[in-house]
Amino acid sequence: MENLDPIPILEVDDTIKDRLAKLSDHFLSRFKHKATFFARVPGRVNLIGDHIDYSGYAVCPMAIEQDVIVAASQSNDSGLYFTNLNNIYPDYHCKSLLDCRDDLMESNGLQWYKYLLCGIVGALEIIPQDKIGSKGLNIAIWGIIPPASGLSSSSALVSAAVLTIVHMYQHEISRKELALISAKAERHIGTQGGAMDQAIAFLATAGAAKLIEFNPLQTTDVILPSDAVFVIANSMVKCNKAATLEFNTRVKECKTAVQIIAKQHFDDWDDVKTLGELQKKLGTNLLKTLKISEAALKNENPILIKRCQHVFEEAARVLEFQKICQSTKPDRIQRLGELMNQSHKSLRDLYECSHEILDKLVDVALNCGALGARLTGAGWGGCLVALTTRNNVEKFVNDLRKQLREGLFCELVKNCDLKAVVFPTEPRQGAAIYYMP
Ligand code: ADP
Ligand code: NG1
Ligand code: MG
Repeated sequence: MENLDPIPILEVDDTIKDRLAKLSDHFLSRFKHKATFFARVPGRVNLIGDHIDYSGYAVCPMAIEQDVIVAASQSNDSGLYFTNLNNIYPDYHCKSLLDCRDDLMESNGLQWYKYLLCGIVGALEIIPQDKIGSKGLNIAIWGIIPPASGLSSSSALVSAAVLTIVHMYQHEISRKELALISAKAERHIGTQGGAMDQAIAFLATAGAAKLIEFNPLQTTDVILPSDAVFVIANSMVKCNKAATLEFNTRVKECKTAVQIIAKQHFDDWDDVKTLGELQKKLGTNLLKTLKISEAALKNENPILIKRCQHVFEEAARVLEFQKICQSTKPDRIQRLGELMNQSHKSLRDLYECSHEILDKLVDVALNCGALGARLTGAGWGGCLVALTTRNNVEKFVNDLRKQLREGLFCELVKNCDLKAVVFPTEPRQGAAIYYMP
């Protein structure tokens, strides 16, 4: 087929060999036969552009090393069987693929297996029934993305389930379609997010961050300055976005703002769904759209103006970030750092999605010499991403770890391996399929 752009099937190399072997052993001991194939989906760190994807604005993430791997085979009966290498997540079983939708919708809390069910239900919606047959599935998973910490562990799980089903039934679709199907599938968990996480999971390439635009989904490489290094640090405050109201409240506030502004400008205001669509319909630039929004919202709840200000200014910062990466100016790393600092302040003060411990961590990172530091992902805890230089990265990481061990964070990190709490990261490859040799 022409230009299908399928998911790559990669050779098992030294970077993944040991983990596949360990997951393979777990699969064999649980299901008494070998896995047929493995699907790997990475987490991501968003460098700039948070809480704007669902308003239709471009973002700039990169895939990270930490990932979710699924081992899969068809089952001997019609049943669906999940097992997790980490035994804090109990096994799950359901009698057929068609019945699992009921388990997903059941109001019995946010069990881990529901993220996989989201992906399975989402994938089954697009695969013709006759391709599926009556056999069920065996799935073993191993995820090493810190959960509920803004590095997209949820989307890696959902996307890995979609990829597993699509590959199992040899349903040929492009990586963009996989991303959009996975984004839609994840909304079954309850969060009304955008498609940033799933897009970078499927479309990332090693060596470059991506500018991801939506409607239509499109990616452009962002080549980072060769002496820039991004470091992730975990505040150890977890926030499960589907278990709290905050995330969807922000989505709703943006939609409410859109309706109020659109009503004052257009007869067909009900067709305008996002701030991005509003801007397109107004035909104005980001700054002018902000001014129009402020005027339209002046008698409303002041929170709405704050949310809009964040969205339009953050959207502008993403484009500026990309422009600086393309330039050759000697101070470009400093300027990227400034944009990251502005982004964090905006998320903290205007979008109100930070956390006091995360804010303290940002201050500690800046005191250790970061050129910029900001929360990454949805926030309310989770990780920061800090910018430093290749010459300084070793000292920066060591200083930050030391500050955490000895300072305000000593209680939070006392049982942790600090190598997993503060670590440098590089742009990695997106999702792939593997077969064990
Ligand atoms: P994130 O910012 O990491 O995407 P979310 O709040 O969206 O955080 O999703 C976190 C949830 O994903 C966890 O509470 C857990 O249910 C699930 N999860 C993440 N990693 C794993 C894993 N390795 N195994 C099982 N479930 C996981
Ligand atoms: P995380 O932190 O991975 O749960 C969420 C959304 C993204 C985006 C970011 C904020 C989902 C699946 N993910 O990410 O779409 O809105 O927050 O930029 O809803
Ligand atoms: Mg998530």
